[in-house]
Amino acid sequence: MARRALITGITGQDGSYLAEHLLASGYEVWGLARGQANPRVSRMRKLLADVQVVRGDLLDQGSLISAVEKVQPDEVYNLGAISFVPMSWEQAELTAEVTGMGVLRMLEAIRVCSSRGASIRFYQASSSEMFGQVSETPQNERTSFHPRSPYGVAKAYGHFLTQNYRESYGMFAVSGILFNHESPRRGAEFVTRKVSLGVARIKLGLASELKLGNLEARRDWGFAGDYVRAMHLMLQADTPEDYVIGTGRTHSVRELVEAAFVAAGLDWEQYVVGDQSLHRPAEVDLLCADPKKARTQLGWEPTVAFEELVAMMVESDLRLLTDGGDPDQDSSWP
Ligand code: NAP
Ligand code: G4F
Repeated sequence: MARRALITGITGQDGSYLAEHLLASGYEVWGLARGQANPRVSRMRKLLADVQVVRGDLLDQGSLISAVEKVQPDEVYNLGAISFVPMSWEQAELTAEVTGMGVLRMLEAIRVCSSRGASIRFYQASSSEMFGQVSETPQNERTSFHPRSPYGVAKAYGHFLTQNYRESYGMFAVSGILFNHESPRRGAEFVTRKVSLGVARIKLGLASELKLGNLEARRDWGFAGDYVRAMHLMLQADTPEDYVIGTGRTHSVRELVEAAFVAAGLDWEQYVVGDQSLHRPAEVDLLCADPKKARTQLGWEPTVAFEELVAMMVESDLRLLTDGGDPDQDSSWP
């Protein structure tokens, strides 16, 4: 019988790549979807026709228990979250409820169903944002946390709770501490996609400038399609352990911008305008992964280099806009 996976956050970037990867690996895939008439669910149903949908919300404990009881999954991937860092200052309480307490609710749903005999492996989408003001570079599984946003704090809560349920109840519960990962399916609010869309608009004569915040921040950017393979590998391991997932290379936002404009044959300095309102109350200045543990224990390697990723996103957005697509509606799926 096919193994069964339940994914929260199925309408998001990672949910789509993970669903494709699990379907290709022979899984029966279920996605937890919220809302009465969520347009992102209709879009997901069109593009991932083989994914079955179960209704539920990370804010609603009963709905998660019902979903787990209905699907009877072998594996649960908790990708659902308020994931945009600036929004976490504007809606700090909601971020704590969804991104933090949502983890507790999902773990409880699994614990209740496991007490009736089910054996369910759990993956939590932890984040390099937990490192925040970093104490060492590169960051590994033992690096201390100093989160710099309500989002980072909520993720740290979910991370420690996952560890605690593993230790308290013997659950196979793990966290992947994932560094920034991007793709043509990335939400338009995140800097990589904002830049690739901005470049495409300028190239096609649809815009004349691109407003950005802090160009000095450095991130370890990889390709989302590579990172979902790591999530799956973590749940196939013999023992439940946490892993850092990243490329081990760091680039500034300025380097990202330069690479994206170069990919379209443009000079960034003619178009990029600084906007103070896009700077954050507290910034994470530098992230760079040490993915040695994932490489040696899981055999995981990233396959897409930074320049390749940036070019892929710019080319995809040029195609999308040339074909008359609406990035907010269509994104660059599939
Ligand atoms: P994303 O595109 O923003 O997707 C977030 C998902 O969460 C959406 O499917 C959204 O569904 C869902 N969601 C929001 N509120 C919910 C609620 N109350 N109940 C159930 N689902 C809810 O995020 P992503 O980039 O795919 O990231 C996936 C996960 O990895 C997130 O937890 C993120 O924080 C974490 N992460 C991401 C990165 C990265 O670089 N991408 C790095 C580290 C960790 P709706 O359609 O209903 O809004
Ligand atoms: O693309 P970003 O919004 O991603 P951020 O804040 O690093 O968070 C992403 O990665 C985390 C993993 O480390 C995830 F957990 C999280 O869910 C999310 O996926 O911003 C990247 C950098 C920041 O330093 C920001 O200040 O880009 C800088 N930036 C400069 N101008 C901008 C802009 N960011 C955005 N979104 N928009 C700008 O105009």
